[in-house]
Amino acid sequence: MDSDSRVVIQGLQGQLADSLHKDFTNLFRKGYVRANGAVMPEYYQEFAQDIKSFQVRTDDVFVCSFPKTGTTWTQEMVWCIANDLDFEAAKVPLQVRFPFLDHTTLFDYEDLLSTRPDVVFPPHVLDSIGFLDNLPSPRYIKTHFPWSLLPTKQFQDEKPKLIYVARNPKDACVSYYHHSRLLEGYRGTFDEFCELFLGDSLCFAPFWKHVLEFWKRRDEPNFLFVKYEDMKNDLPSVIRKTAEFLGKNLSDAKVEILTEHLSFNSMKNNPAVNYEDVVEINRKYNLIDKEEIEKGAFMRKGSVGDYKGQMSKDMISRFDNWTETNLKGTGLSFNL
Ligand code: PPS
Repeated sequence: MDSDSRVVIQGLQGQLADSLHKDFTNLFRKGYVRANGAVMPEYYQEFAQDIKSFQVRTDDVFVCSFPKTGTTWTQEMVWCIANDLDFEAAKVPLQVRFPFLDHTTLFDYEDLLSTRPDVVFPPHVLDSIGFLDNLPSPRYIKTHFPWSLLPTKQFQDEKPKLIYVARNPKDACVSYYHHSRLLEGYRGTFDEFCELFLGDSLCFAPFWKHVLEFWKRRDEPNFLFVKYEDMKNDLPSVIRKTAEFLGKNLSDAKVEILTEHLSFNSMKNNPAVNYEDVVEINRKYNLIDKEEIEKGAFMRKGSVGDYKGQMSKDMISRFDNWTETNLKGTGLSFNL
């Protein structure tokens, strides 16, 4: 096996691993491992080679990201541009139009279903890899896998379009915390969650390695790197840049229409993209604490700087030092 295809699995040890196992295992996640250095659920191991040998096509379009950095927003932007703003077709749930490659590897559905045969999951959840294998081209694919777990050999051969979206880690951490309570049964405190984030011990971490592996490839012709903060600051510019990358010509009027479609309020109220259906499955089958479901929403705040009301001064300065150390000399910044 060449080094590009190898996935080395190791156990997770230490205090942070204990905290992860204590507060972050549940009905569908039994434990965690490190895969090529990245934290992944134990269950992922069964699929590691299937992902590495995933059949990539030249006309695939991937949206890649660390969790909670604007993936859904970017997916909807990319899909709408690529499909000439076909808002009728965009009523199909995003998870079907733009499936999540990793989905099946993240949750131990087999185990869950053996004890809860009443629970019904859609096919793109139960077998995300097979679902994507059977989709006609062009395919739109979401992934949070870090570079080293992706089918990089096929990326080299097929040169699909790869769009990476990044977000400042303080807001990403706050968003990931709320997501984890709402959708993944996290039981720890926010401070404990910050420790896991800073200690590169959350699923898909290490954070900076994730971002920088894509950042360093940003100038390759089939790569586009976008930032959540730029989308907030000037969405029309990011739409134009993405359209150019996808080889699409958008009139000013269409850019304006798409900007409105992608506004936070519009997406929050759009059942095709707001993940209410996923939250509903958890509610219906009692998979997540009802209280968490009542107070949470996938489309939560959608803002830049939300961390200011949530993180202590000390935690903010630890995140800032961590960011400074990791971004030194890379040319990447978040200016927050
Ligand atoms: S996931 O589950 O990892 O795919 O989540 P992801 O889509 O990457 O991130 C979710 C956060 O993105 C926010 N979001 C938006 N912000 C601004 N405008 C629009 N249109 C938009 N759509 C999604 C969403 O609210 C989550 O951020 P927080 O900070 O939690 O609100």
